[in-house]
Amino acid sequence: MTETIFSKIIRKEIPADIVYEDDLVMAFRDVNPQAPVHILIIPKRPIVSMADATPEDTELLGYLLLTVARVAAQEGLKEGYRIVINTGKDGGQTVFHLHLHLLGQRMMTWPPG
Ligand code: D5M
Repeated sequence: MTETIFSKIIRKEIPADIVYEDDLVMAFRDVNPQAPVHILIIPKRPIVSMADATPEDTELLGYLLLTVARVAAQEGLKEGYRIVINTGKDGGQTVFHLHLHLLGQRMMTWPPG
């Protein structure tokens, strides 16, 4: 696992607008928001992408999804929201530390680009 910008955010070496944090996960606002609410939820344990997740990560992956729901409720996204996990080059992943995008407070379209 190579170092990414998210490792520095976890270690608080660079600033981020953190909206939730515990021992396992961190959630902070995306620097380039694609919706009025755009938050990234990441594991503190470094996993490169969904393609690199193993059975050992099962519980943590479930916890990440539940954290998205918790943060969405905290943000008041009563009308719904979208969860996105870009995976690998063709998936549009640019930061190779697993992250879940929480997008909300606007109507989403389908299919995504
Ligand atoms: O998404 C990677 C996302 O990470 C992209 O939406 C920008 C965001 N990003 C990159 N650097 C930062 C910092 N420093 N703070 C907050 N957000 C950041 P991907 O799915 O890999 O394309």
